[in-house]
Amino acid sequence: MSAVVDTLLAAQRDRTELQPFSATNGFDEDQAYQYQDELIARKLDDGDLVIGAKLGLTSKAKQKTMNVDTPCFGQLLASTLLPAEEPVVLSELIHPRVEPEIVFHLRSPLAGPGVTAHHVLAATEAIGCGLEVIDSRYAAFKFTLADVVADNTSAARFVLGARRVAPADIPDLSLVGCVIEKDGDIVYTAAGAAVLGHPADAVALLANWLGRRGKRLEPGWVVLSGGMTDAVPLTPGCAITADFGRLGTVRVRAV
Ligand code: OOG
Ligand code: MG
Repeated sequence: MSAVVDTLLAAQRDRTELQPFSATNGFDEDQAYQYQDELIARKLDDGDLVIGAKLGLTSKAKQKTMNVDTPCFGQLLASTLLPAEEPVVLSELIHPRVEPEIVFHLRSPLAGPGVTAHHVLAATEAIGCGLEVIDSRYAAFKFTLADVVADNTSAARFVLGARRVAPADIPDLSLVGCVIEKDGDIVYTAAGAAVLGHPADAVALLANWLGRRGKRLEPGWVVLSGGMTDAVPLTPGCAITADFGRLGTVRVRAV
């Protein structure tokens, strides 16, 4: 059991902010993914389940703000799926922010090498929208790539939109728009192309990366392709709505 994982789990449990490990005893990206796997294994020991995967830092907006220009991969736990209409309870989290994401619901397994956007769409049962609630365990969301990877890429909660669309019914996912509002005011706008040019390319990147590690995306999994815009801080009583046009809308509020 590593001290890094203990520290991250304690920060999450106690809702305290950490200084990034890179500020003192840093580690490299490979080691960081090992810590992430250990952290997830600890959750599974406690009865949780992996129900999907996520990409992070796939848009320029996110990369610029977080000051990390390499996409990262995380794991989605069943305990973090927030049912529609259930509020985010701020007292359970440190400093949550919300980001709009295009979501893939997989029908078939996917693993590299050689996975392309075409393969991703063929393995996808449906595409929908979602809001990811991120909550870095590091003070002020300041971290390096290795720090954020060990912290399971800031994953905290996610909400799925109700509408699901067959891939064949969306002519070009890169042109799907998103308008995100906080308490009725538009905060950001984006298109699917914000996510590495095309969200299915992002999922392909993840599938190829997993393949190199002898892993795969599983049938039935949900994959969050990465925040299209900067994340919006959740504040007491706020409501955040994201409208993705033909992919529907998704909403979350905070108490
Ligand atoms: C890292 C997680 C980023 C995304 O969609 O870009 C992420 C962070 O910003 O704290 O989930
Ligand atoms: Mg995200």
